[in-house]
Order: sequence, then C-alpha cells, then structure tokens
Amino acid sequence: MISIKNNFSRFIAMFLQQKYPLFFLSTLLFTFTGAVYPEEIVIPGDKKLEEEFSGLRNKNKVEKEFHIYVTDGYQEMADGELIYFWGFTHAKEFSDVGEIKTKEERDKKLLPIKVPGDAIRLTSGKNYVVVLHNAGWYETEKHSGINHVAHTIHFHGLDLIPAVDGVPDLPYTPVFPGEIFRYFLTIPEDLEGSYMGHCHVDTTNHLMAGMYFPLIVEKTPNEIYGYTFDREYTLFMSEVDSEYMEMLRAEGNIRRGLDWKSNYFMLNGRIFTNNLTNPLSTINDPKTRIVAYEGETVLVRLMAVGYNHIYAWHPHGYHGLVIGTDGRKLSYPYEKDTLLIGSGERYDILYKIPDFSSKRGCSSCNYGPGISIAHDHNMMGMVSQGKYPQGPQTIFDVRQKSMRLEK
Ligand SMILES: [Cu+2]
Repeated sequence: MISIKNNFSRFIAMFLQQKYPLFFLSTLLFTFTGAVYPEEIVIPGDKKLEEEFSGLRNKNKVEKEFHIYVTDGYQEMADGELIYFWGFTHAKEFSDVGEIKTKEERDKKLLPIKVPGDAIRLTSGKNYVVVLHNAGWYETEKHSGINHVAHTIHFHGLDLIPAVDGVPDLPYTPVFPGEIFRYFLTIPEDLEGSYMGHCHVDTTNHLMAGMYFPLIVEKTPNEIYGYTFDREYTLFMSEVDSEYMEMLRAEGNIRRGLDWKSNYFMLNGRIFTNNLTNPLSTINDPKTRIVAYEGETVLVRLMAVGYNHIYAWHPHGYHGLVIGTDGRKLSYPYEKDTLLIGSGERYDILYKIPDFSSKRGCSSCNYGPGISIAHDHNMMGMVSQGKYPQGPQTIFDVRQKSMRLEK
C-alpha cells in the first residue's frame, strides 16, 4: 500500500512539474474543439495606442483595416524564367481570412504574391489599422534553413513612433508563422505623397527577396502638392538575383552581403522584351504601360529598392517636372529627362503631354505613332540574364484626344 501511495505521489509531482499538464490541456482542447492548430497568436503592441484605436473604432473613426499576408511563391518573367520570391499579398479588398495553415488554403484564399506587392492607398487625416499575418512558406525544401522566419512592415517615410515602425525587437518581436501584429496608423492632415512599405527583418535578404510595396497618401484624388493630374502610374524599380533566391528556397544557407549578384532588373516586377506582344513584358501590363491622351497631365510616382544599383529613369521624348521627393513638395520644381533614383527613394514627376505627340513616330520602325520608350539609363540594369534590352523599360503610348475613353 505504502509503495502504491508513494508511486502515485511521485506521478502527481512529475505531472505538475514537467510537461504533462500542457500535453493534458492540449489533448483536452483538441477533444473539445477538434482544432489541430491554434488560432493566430496576436503579438501585443503598445497598450495606449491599442486603447486609443479601440475608442476610435467605437466612434467609427477607423477608415479601414488592411490585412496583409506574407508568403512565398514564383513569378514568371517575360523571358520564361520562374523566379522564387518572398512577398506580400492579400485576400479580396485586403479582408481578414484568418490563419493560413496549408498550401491549399493559401492558394484558395489569397492572391498569388506579387513583386512589388499591391499598393496601399491612404487618405490624409484618417486612421488605419494594418494587420500583418505570417502565412508561412510553402515552396521551400523540407530541410531548408529558412523554413521558420519572421517579418515586419516598415512604413518607409511615414516617420512613425517605434511601436509601429516595424523594426524587429525595437520594441516588439517580429511576426513568425501563425502570428499577427497590428500597426495603428494616423495619417496627418498635411501629409501626402509617395511612400513604400517593406519588411525590416534581416533586410538585406528579406527586402531583396521581394518584400516591398508602394504606399500612397492622398488628400484629394487626382491632386498632389497643389498640382492636378489626369492619370497616374506608380513605377517601382527593383532588382533580384534569381540564383541566390533558388539557393534560399532549396537550402536556406544564406550567403551574406557581397554574394548577391542581381541578374534581373525590373519595373513593377517585370522586364521588357523585344517581342512587343509578350504578355509578361512590362508594356503589356496596364499598370506599367503609360497610356495618355494629348493635352493630359500624367503623374509618375517613381520608386526604387535595390542592392547597389542606382536607376537612371529616362523617358524619350519628354522632360518631366519633378514636383516632390520622399513625400515632400519641392519648393523649386525642376525639369529632368534623366533622373537618378537609389534604394528607398521616391520621386513625383509630372509629364505634360503636348498636342502633337500622338502623331510623333517614325515611318520605318514598328512602334507606331505616339509610342516612345522610357528606360533605365544605367546600362547595367538594361541587361537581365545577359540579354539586352531586357530591363526596366516601358513605353509612353500617347493617343489622340478624340480616342479618349472615360476612365
Ligand atoms: Cu521579412
């Protein structure tokens, strides 16, 4: 009897001291809920800010909640190459679709990742919540060393307090798979212009792997810094080393710094090809082919991220008026036909389309009237995988006033 009693006491002591209670509780939870995975874990942020936003939400003063998901995927380039990327994506209308636990669920609920990610558009003077979900990787090899990595969003140029600035562990931990973090943003009344969001964890790898997207702040549609425009294009220059990305996917054996050698230079995640009907070429992307009508004013929001490439944006046939940079109005706007832009910079440029430009053309080329190219004049960027002119190049496609359709 004594020995049975002693054994029972020892079992109880072991149960309480070791991991058995956790096992017992999770078995109980599974029995009652049937859930194999826990719900997303919310990383607690700044308490005061959360309280303030809870009050704002109760008063209907939060304009929108954006749910952004991080995952991996492939993007096909116009030369047929499939490149492995990390990126930001979302469900329809940036809605909350909860935790993503399987590849099937991801492919069903989320759009495929895009590099750069889709733009987020905010209005001056409004409050927003941006929720970052880490949906995990699904394309890596089983034993790849990067299968469990965390991310953040840094809202580049918004000059935020550290609590929502997206720098890992300063002060909040980054977001691991199955976790979420809420960024509370109040956009000042007097702020407008072109910004970007990007991951700030191990930035050399995560940014270069494709984790960036445009962020636009506007006071009034079709207006910026007191200038009006008829249509706008966001042109995001970036570069990638497809061999490094494949190594990251397969092995996760991350080589540092100087081993990165970009072999693709992109405009909105695409390259140009001489085959003008290639559907994946920059010029067949409605967000990248600059369509305009005579007499109109076009705003180009030029953005760049990269490893060490300085882009030289050069449209043939047009000088642009640079009216703002890095989210600030220029007191003295200036005209440029070649504009250097490095990683993290943004320029807001207005192009006035003269009346004669739809007729400008050459009789012997296949471009047709009204068409002129715009490209990176840093020639290193105009060569992807050793082939020219497969780089960040697009066209201005200017049409007669009479052809103008309602936007
Ligand atoms: Cu990241």
